[in-house]
Amino acid sequence: MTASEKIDLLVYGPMRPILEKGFPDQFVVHCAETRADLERLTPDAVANMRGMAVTYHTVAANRESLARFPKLEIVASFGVGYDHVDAAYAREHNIMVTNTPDVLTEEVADVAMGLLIATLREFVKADRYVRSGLWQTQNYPLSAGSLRDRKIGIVGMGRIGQAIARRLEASRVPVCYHSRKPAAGLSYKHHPDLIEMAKAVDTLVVIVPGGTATHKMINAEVLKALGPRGVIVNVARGSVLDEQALISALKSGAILAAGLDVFEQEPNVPDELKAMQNVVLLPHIGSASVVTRNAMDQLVVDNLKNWFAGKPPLTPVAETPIKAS
Ligand code: NAP
Ligand code: 8YV
Repeated sequence: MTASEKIDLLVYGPMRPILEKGFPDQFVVHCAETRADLERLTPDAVANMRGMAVTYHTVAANRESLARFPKLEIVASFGVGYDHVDAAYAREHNIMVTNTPDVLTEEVADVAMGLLIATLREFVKADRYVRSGLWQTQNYPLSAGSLRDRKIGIVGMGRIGQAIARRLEASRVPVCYHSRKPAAGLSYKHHPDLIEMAKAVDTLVVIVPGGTATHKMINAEVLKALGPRGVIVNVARGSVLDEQALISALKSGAILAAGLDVFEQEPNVPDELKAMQNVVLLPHIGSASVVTRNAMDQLVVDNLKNWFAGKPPLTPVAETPIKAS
C-alpha cells in the first residue's frame, strides 16, 4: 500500500493504548491532544484527514474544529454523551458521528447508586470521622438521610436511567421518572412535567443528555419543589443543573444534600461546594474503570474500522443515522 492509499486518522484528545495500537497498517494515526495541537498538524495531514476519534468530552469537536478537515467522513466520539460534538454541523456536511452507548451503562448506574447511598448515608463524612480519631470518643451521629424512606424520581429514563431504576427496584425503593415521552415497556409512573415529579418525590437522580434542550433544567424552581428533605444526584452533565441555584438551595436548607459526578466548568468545582459537608463530589468518574474505559476505546476503534472497511458503523448517533441502501 502506498502512502497516498493510506487513511489519515486524527486522535483528538488524550491518546490511549487501544487507540494507539488498535489500527492496522492501512491507517496513519495523527494526534492532537488539545485544540492548540490542531494548529501543528501539517497542511497535508489536514487536507487528507478522513476520520477523527474524539477521546474526551472536554475536547470540543465543534464547527470550527470539524470545518478544518475538508475530507472528513466520520467522527467517532468516546462516551455516550456527545454534546461536545457538533452533530448538526456533521449532518449538514455528510459526516457520520458515532458514540459509545451500552458498554458503559451498568458501570455508570453502579456509580449513580453508590453516589446516592454515599450522599444519603454520609459515607465520605463518616470516613473522615474514623480517620480523625473522633470515633474513639463517640459514635458517629445517625444520618438524616436513608434510602429506606425515599421516593425517587429519575430524570431521563434511557439506557442508564433504566439500569439505575433496576437497581432501585432491587433495593425496594419506589421509582418514577421524567422524560419527554414515556419509555416503552416500563411500568414506572411517567411524569411529563418535571416540577410535578419533583413535588411528588424527595430525591432526583439526573441522567439526561447535555445540550441546549436540557440546559439548567434542574433549576431553583425544581429544587424548591423537591423540598427540605430533597436530595439531588447528578451523573448527567454539569450543564443540566444550575450550580448557583444548587449552592443557594443547599445553603438555605431548601434541600438536604447533593451527590455530584459532573460540574458546569470541569475540572473546576466551586469552593462553596467543596466547603459543604452535605455534598459528595466525584471527578466525573461514572464510566472511569479500566474495564469499561477499554470497552469504550475499543468501540471507538471498531466504529472507525467498520466505516473504512465499507461497513455500517456500529453505533451511529441519532442525528447521523445509517442510510438505508
Ligand atoms: P439515552 O439512552 O439516550 O437516554 C436519555 C434519556 O433522557 C431518555 O429517557 C430521554 O427521553 C431523556 N431526555 C432526553 N432529552 C430530554 C429532555 N430535554 N427532557 C427530558 N428528558 C430528556 O442516554 P443514556 O445512555 O442513558 O445516557 C444519558 C446521559 O448520561 C448521556 O448523554 C451523558 O450525558 C450522561 N452520562 C454521564 C456519565 C458520567 O460519567 N457521569 C457517563 C455516561 C453518560 P426522551 O427523549 O423521551 O425525552
Ligand atoms: C466519560 C461520559 O467520562 O459517556 C459519557 O457521556 O460522560 C463518560 O462516560 C466521558 O465521555 C469522557 O469523555
